[in-house]
Amino acid sequence: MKKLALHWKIIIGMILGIIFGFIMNSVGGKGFVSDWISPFGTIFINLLKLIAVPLILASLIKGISDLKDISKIKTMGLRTIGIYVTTTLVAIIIGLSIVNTIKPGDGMSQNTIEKIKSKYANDAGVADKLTKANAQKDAGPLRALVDIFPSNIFKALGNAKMLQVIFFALFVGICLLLIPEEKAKPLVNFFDSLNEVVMKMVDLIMLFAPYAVFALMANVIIAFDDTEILLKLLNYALCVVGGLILMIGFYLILVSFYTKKSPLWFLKEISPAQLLAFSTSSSAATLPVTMERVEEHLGVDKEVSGFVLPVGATVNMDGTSLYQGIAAVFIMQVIWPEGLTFTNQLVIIATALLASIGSAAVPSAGMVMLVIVLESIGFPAELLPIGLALIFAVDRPLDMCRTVVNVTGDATVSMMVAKSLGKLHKPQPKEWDDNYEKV
Ligand code: DAS
Repeated sequence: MKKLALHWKIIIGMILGIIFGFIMNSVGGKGFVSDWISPFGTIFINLLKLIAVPLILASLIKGISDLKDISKIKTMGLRTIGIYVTTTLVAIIIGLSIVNTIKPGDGMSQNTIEKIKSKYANDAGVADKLTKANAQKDAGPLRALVDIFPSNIFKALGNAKMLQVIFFALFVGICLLLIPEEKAKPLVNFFDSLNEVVMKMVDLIMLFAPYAVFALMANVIIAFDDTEILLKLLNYALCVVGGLILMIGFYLILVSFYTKKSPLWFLKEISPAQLLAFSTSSSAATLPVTMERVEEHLGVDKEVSGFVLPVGATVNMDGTSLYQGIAAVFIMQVIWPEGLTFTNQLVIIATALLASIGSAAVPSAGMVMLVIVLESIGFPAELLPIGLALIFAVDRPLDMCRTVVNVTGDATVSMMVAKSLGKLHKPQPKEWDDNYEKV
């Protein structure tokens, strides 16, 4: 019997996990899922995070040393940042266009607002987001820039500080190009071998993906306990999901017209990474799989994917910025209509762009940065807990969806940058790649 493709196995695991979650909800089995099922999802995410940093280090150092020409690094860096900023601006404008047209916040009854306020305004999750946002704000305007430069590489590696690891890898890669080749060879070979090993680890970890996704989805379902409020927020949620779907369509247009590749082929090959992004709500955890799919199944050279994807996972979050545009305006439509000025919407474009750069690639990071976006337009501080409470109930499923777009955007840009540098080749998945499918 033909081996079932990886993405179908993951989809089956996802569907069974959702069904199992609803069954456990109905028979009072939430505790069982939390104690005996969810840990397998956590183990899977831990394994992916375990290899993310060594993978970035190895693929970036190996890739940069393969470039042979330092000027190409500048070209690749400028093109990557330029395309990232462009796609993020498109995402925010799509989001603002939808929320200002559909107006999901208009007409929400005072009774519903009071119900949401009483249930979530004092929720620990909302308070946590406000605390994290204040910590980020108090750090000062150039904090993000200073944070790129590590004082101790072992601390950076240990704390998985992506931008610091990327900076260090770029530094080492450039210096390998500047020393005599015979001196660089041993280190280049070491990172080349490390990259092969880590890529093989990705394949082995992915063998457990269908089972892990089952556990992750069951865990998400048992968290739903207020379908009434979810239904009241349906218009808002559909605006976000609709915008995210439009963004995927935008990427497919870019893939088709710029790289001349089939959009359906692109979606099929990147789908395992998208499914993991959906299940984990974490671009960082998904990064090793995104890199494996982009390099071995989409044909992007290592020296491009090793730079574009880790940078993208950290600073390019198109799904998040689209969501922030919609969420900020939705909250104003409900509890601060006087803030709905054209100027404020322009400020939202600028701050949502910066916020998506500053957002960490972890679950619900976008909601933390939403506070920064709201404060940038003078949103009353006393209304912030109510504002976050309004969107809190549906944030997890929307986080899953926007993480899919974040990952898809990174993969799209890596193909465009590779194409522009003549580093997009016919994919050669390794014969021993257990996820190997005939292209
Ligand atoms: N979950 C974030 C990510 O990993 C996105 C977000 O929170 O908006 O991309």
